Amino acid sequence: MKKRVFSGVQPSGALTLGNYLGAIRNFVELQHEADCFFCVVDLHSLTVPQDPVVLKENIKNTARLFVAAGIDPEVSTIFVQSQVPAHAELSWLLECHTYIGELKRMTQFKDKAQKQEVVTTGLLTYPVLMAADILLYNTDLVPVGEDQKQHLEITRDLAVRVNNRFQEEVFKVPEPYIPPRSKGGRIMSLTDPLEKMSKSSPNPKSYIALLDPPEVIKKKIMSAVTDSEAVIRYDEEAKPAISNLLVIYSLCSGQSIEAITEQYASTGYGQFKKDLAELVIETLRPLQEKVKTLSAPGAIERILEAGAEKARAAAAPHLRRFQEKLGLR
Ligand code: ATP
Ligand code: LTN
Repeated sequence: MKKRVFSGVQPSGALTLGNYLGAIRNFVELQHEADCFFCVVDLHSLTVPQDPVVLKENIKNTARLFVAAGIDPEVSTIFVQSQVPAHAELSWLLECHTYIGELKRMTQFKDKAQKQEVVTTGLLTYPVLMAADILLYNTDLVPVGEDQKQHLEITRDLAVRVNNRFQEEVFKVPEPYIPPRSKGGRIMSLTDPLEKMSKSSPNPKSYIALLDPPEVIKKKIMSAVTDSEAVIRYDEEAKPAISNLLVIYSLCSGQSIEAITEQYASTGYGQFKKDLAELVIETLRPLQEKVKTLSAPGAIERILEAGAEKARAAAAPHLRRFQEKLGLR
């Protein structure tokens, strides 16, 4: 039996190089060895204000980028969360097994709540919906970036809690699949190397969007903050900005960080950044070409319709099982 993989990406803006290197690249690899479900988690994006017209486009564009990045809809299931009502249903049932205290302790909640004028209940219960996404598919493995570690822990806690309550395996307890930082687990912002690169950042210079044109990519990389030492070496603590650029270089070129450091031992940051910009442009070129073919009317909609149907069928038995255990149905 193949392992089941599930992961989700929010349609909260244009996907970034961080999303690609930390998560989507791994989705593409895993699809050949596992039975994969990749979801555009539109309900999650509603936890902070969204313009409905923009959101609608972002949902389709996120799905297009999945396919353009190499997720094959004939091999993996690609779908939109809100098209499978079982996610919201299971989320409610799990909320009734979640403690308010454990949600208030989530670092993402604390961060995002601080930035909002009003904090909705959805922002607080967000990890429960994420747990529902995962547990609904009997998931073995969840490929995500480092920022999702805590959310996966609560997902595992909830699965164990429910299993303990009923003294049997109602839900499979999923494993995280998180790359270390040196392999893309946390790509940092180009303008502040202590913050993660984020698609919902108000400053577009802080991230590289997957569809940024080559000249924009070049500009963003050339103006990325560095330090004044002018020595290229990997040291996350002392040199977070250069270390981040080294990780990006390594992942885009397939070379080890040691080999790159050696190669640039006698050059300054300027040449290194110039070469890095070329590498990123070349890495994204095939994806940028492919995405053009997916803008034909109806193309992505057909993929998402078929995906939602498969997802509804895969989710149903796991929701039903829990409902029965609870005395519903
Ligand atoms: P937002 O800015 O709206 O919070 P985001 O850019 O963090 O969004 P998500 O949709 O929340 O993106 O994340 C999609 C996937 O990409 C997740 O697995 C997440 O862990 C991963 N990811 C996001 N940003 C990074 C990053 N900077 N480095 C590595 N992985 C990342
Ligand atoms: N919370 C995640 C997105 C997400 C997710 C999921 C990831 C929602 N549901 C299920 C993996 C599995 C984020 O903000 N990156």
